[in-house]
Amino acid sequence: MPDITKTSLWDTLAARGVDVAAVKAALKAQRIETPSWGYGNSGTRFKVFPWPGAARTIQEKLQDAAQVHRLTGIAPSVALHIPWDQVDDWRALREYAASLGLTIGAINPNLFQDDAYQLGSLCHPDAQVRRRAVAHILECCQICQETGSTLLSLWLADGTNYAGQDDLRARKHRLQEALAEVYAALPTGVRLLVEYKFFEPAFYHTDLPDWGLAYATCLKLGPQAQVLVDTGHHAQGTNIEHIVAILLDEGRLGGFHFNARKYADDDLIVGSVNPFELFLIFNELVAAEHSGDPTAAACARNVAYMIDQSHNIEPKVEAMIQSVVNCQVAYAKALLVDRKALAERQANGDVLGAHRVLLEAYETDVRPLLAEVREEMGLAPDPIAAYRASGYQEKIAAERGAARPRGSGCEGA
Ligand code: RM4
Ligand code: MN
Ligand code: MN
Repeated sequence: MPDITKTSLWDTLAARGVDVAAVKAALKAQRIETPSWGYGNSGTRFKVFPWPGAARTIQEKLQDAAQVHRLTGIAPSVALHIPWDQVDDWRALREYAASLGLTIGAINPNLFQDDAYQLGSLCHPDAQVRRRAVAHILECCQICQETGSTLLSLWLADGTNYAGQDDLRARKHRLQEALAEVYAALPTGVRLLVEYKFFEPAFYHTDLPDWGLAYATCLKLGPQAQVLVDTGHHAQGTNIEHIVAILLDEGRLGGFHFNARKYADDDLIVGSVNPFELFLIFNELVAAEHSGDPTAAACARNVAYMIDQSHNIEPKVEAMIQSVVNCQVAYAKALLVDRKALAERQANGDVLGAHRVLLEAYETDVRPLLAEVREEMGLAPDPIAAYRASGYQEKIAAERGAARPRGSGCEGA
């Protein structure tokens, strides 16, 4: 192996036999979707601090997302949360997005903020509440069609707080029945992404707590139902890249909600807590895509890469650019893994040799490579520096002012 301390990145890549042109092409084709709710004010249940210039409307959120895309070149779609982003005319919103160079991405129904949902939505003991929740999701299917979205992304806050509060198996049946109705109504070409989370807002049990139950639920529904992995939705120490590998192998990994967490569902900047984990996740995706396994490869190519982040104290647009850049860095490093050497060392039982193949890619400084890719895309080499120099933050602060947010929680609420 070349001595990385003595050679330039380009010599190192050449010595490793990396096809630099192919790596660059893959980096240019990478896509990361940003969430509308990441551009507005949000906070903890203790306080929402107003950020000067934070987007107040869906139009302003799209303007901010367009700024992220203009600087990174790889974030052309925006996920919506309904009814936070509700408008009267969805086609007009779609056209407004297109005028900014954007498309509408995943549509996220909100099944947790109506008074009716105190005991759940699709799992609620009262059939009328379940009907209401299904009706809202069906309305979101309609929004998918009008906005041109191909993703319906479902996260349920359903669960219970006390042992004995409800019948756990009955709730499972209610969920499956409601989802079967939704699945049957999915517009052609729209995938249903089922997102799990192990706790919160319920603290005794959650109806869809983990990838296993989400996967089993999707299997019963059909091939258009796939699992969404939110990186902040696992117990401490869970091996997320293993989950990713298994779901890819089963052809049921639908998408990601990327964010970082230290303790709970913290929704911090992607890769800010554990960048090695982010690299290992991308490593599984690249491995699947380049594997000879047609199911895993096709699944990897179809994965929806989305950010699910909300910013409490940090500048919102800059935080989003940082997250996109961190996804790029992780992907670039994953593309540099010497898969032939890895396979050989694995076959030989070379435990640490195999591990070092991953380390070598992870420890490569890919910044010069990314700067070159960006310049070839007609972008500034450093999107964060370009953003800071652009005056955009000052402009929105002056134009929009600091909206007075509500006391706590998410602004759209
Ligand atoms: C949930 C979950 C969903 C997101 C909501 C706001 O914890 O991550 O994806 O839409 O929060
Ligand atoms: Mn999420
Ligand atoms: Mn979450």
